[in-house]
Amino acid sequence: VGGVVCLGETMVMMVPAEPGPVHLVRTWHRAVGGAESNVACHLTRLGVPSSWVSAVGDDSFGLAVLDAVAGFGVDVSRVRVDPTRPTGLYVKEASPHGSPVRYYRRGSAASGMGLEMIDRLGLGEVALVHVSGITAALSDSCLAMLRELLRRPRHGYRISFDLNWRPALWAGRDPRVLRELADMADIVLAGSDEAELVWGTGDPRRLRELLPGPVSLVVKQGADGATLLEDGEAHFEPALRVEVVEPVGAGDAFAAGFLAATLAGQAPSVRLRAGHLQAASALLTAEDVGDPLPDDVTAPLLHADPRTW
Ligand code: KDG
Repeated sequence: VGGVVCLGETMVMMVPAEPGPVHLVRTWHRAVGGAESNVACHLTRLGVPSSWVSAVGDDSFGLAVLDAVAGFGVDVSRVRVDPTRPTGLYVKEASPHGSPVRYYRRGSAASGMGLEMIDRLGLGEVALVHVSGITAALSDSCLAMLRELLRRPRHGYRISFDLNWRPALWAGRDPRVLRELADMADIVLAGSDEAELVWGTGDPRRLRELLPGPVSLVVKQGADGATLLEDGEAHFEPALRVEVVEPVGAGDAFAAGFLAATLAGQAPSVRLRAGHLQAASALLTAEDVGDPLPDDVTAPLLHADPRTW
């Protein structure tokens, strides 16, 4: 299996460490989160060599982000340290039903990324580049970078694109740009709600008709499961039942499981199950990347009949 490079912003994440209204909270838990680096962390854990490319400020939060991602074994050597802009930050109020976030990232080092970053990706050496719709919303230069990356003729690698719709980033802007980007990717991951927004339907059968030929599309249908549309066929796998602690990060974990199994040449059902398994580990924690599920739990699940999960 060749390596993966994940491109996109990672920030310092602040989570209240005491109950009560956020404006009264004085004690915070400092973590780190970013959709694309989360994917890189999960992939590395799954044995797929991965690097994460982005920009951080020349500040303590930038160091914290680099340390945290590198701590998972991800290669961070190509991250740009930008002395002119700060590392982004966000505040999250963790809850099992969704977690409101407030971003402090406008003008961040990562939002300053542009076409020049493409040279840092090491495209000659990778099997897969993973990007997401978050980057499209960060700045004009970030959108230009994504467009150029997706338009370029590809030699020896594929591009996966997770829609990652983040409403707080799109206020007043047209999310249909995500459709244009998705059309140029090789593998697209979307929640059914995101698909509804971008293609006007979250129904996998209708989406199959709307999408251009070669794209592999995964539609994540929440707690029900996920459908892979590929080569004119639809494959559905039910999700695992877990006690959700906090859902943020589960999509990234799913992407990593699915992509790792895809790179390993696995069958559609195994690829979707690998996604569900990885997502389950993230649903069980308020951190973006949780502890791995023990091998004795995961190994039998990957081979079992899904109806017995
Ligand atoms: O998927 C999890 C991400 O949403 C979280 O880590 C923060 O990257 C983030 C974002 O831009 O919302």
